[in-house]
Amino acid sequence: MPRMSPTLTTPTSFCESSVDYERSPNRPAATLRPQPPVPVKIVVAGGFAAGKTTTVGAISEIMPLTTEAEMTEASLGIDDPGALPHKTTTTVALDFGSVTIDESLKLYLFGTPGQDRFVFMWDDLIRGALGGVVVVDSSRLDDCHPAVDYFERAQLPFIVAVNAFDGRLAHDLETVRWALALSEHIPVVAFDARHRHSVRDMLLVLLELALSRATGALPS
Ligand SMILES: Nc1nc2c(ncn2[C@@H]2O[C@H](COP(=O)(O)OP(=O)(O)O)[C@@H](O)[C@H]2O)c(=O)[nH]1
Ligand SMILES: [Mg+2]
Repeated sequence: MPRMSPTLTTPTSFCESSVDYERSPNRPAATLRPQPPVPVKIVVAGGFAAGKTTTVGAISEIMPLTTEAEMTEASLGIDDPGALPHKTTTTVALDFGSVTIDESLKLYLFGTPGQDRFVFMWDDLIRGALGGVVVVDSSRLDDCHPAVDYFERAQLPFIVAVNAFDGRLAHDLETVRWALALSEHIPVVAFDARHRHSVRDMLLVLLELALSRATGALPS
């Protein structure tokens, strides 16, 4: 279990932190060497066009690796752009990005492809993951059932993050919880996939959940 800094609850400590490793004359040199942050793997799943690629891209401090491809006629009737008919690309393998939470913790985000036909990749994607995020478009709740079911079966701690497209939710969070039959232990939060700080706050909820599970404060 990675060691998490208590500063996680104070998002202002997020990222771009620089530790003052100035050498004290009384301290041996060995103790001054900065430790690399603990890598933590997070899986970002959800329905097609829910905002997974946007989420990873908004928060990543490296140029996110994404495998978007133009949708072709072959995907007609298979990849449903739903309320987003202008969406012309789709993630054909995965999204990848990373973000430093503080000097002790670095998140690596793996966004799943939304299409059911890539579900075979999920077993590999979740291996070693600390937790998962199910990104939800509240106007198309049904699309996220496979991700919720998958994380539940895999017993991976996860949260449901409802992407407030342009600040609007088609259903309030309690309705989303009810519709997805989520246990009360699963946090349901609203966020904006395009805004870095909103994505950060959402990820901190997941980290706190994973920490609670690991310390036994919440049932797994
Ligand atoms: N207006 C608005 N558009 C969004 C938001 N989140 C994502 N989008 C757009 O919705 C489309 C689908 O998002 P994308 O991240 O590719 O979905 P994915 O299929 O889950 O990876 C893209 O055109 C995004 O720019 C949002 O919060 N507001
Ligand atoms: Mg995508």
